[in-house]
Amino acid sequence: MKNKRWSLKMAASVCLAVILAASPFAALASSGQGESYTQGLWADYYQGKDFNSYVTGRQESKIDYQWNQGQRPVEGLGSENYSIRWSGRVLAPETGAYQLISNIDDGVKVWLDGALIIQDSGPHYPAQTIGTVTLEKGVYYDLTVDYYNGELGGTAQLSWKTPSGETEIIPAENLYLPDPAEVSLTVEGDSIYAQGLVRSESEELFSLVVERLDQDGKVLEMVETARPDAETMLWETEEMAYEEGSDYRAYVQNTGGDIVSNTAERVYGIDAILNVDHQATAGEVGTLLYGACLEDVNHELYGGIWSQMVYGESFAEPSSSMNIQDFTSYGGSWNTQEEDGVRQIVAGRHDGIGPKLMIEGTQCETGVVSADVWVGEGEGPAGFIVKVTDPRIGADNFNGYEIGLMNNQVRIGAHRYNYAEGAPVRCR
Ligand SMILES: [Ca+2]
Repeated sequence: MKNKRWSLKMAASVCLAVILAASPFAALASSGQGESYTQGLWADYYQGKDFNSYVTGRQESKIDYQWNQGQRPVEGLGSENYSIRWSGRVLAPETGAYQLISNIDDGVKVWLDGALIIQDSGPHYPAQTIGTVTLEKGVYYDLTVDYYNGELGGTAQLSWKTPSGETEIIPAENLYLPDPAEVSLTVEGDSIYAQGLVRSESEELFSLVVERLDQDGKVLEMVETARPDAETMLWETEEMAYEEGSDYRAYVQNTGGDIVSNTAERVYGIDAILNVDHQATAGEVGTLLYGACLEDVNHELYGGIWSQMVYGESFAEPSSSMNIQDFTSYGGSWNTQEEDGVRQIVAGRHDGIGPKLMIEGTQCETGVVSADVWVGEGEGPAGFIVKVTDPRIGADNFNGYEIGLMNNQVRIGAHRYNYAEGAPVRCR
């Protein structure tokens, strides 16, 4: 029961993200307000379409490239099958809704403050994709652009349409450099190591530090590996033994001892951290999507969810309606009650459309069946359904014939998983 309760809460917070994501506008929060950065944009070049093998990095000013067939974007890179990651910050010149517009051959993903704004898998000749975000004047937003070119030439252009209506390549004056280095921590079996990536043209010999800490945050062990030379952009520490029960932290520092990168952490007992940003747009939600599509989030915890509505904690599960002896129900809730010595079957009043209770094992013979049927004005139809075969849950979902009353008329119709009305006959 405890687990079940917890899974409901998780589902609710995830649902919140989805509801907000359904809006075409995402207001992004930023941590960069009030700070100042250096103009530019950092580009890392990799051979392979999936950032397979690092080649080089350099400072650029904007994303506006068209490479012909046979042309190499940078020295040392092939003319085909390469990927480029641009990192930096975007400064919004005015407050309002912006369109980000990519013009790409072959594919791209664009994130602002960690939210995926554009996803274009390609491959294709130059094609535009548009994402919409709301930005605030004077705020810096983290920008990451993952681009690849497969065969032949490549195109990479990133534009915006500002709230005042100007469409242009995002200008150099609105792009700013990222942190001078980025660090990651990798655990492999019983060892751990860090990798540093310089994103600066600084020739400073940064050092990459990995610390092992106890549960109180006290440093127990430290490995420090200097960047070998000013040309090396990517370097690693030696492997350390990975000790259960310890936390690890890695960062890059400059010669003055200031941390100039993100801090990568590996916290004992936590394999992964799931961050749900309710203000970020992960993707547009189509009108045909409903909560069941989110099921995987808590399937393992809750199990057997039949349907889960977008609006949170209303977990609808299959009806547990009782089966009355000799009858089988197809939807609806059914009960029996006794009145004046007569046993009656009572249908639930709020069971949606098409609930059926079917008596099994009857023979269809010549004869008479009768029932008193009362229908209000404008209500119905009510009556008999006969010669039913293959019933299923849902309205009109059976084979058979219907003899009913509605609006003072006898209605006779045939069902073949639909309803086809015969000629109506007025009642007296
Ligand atoms: Ca191409």
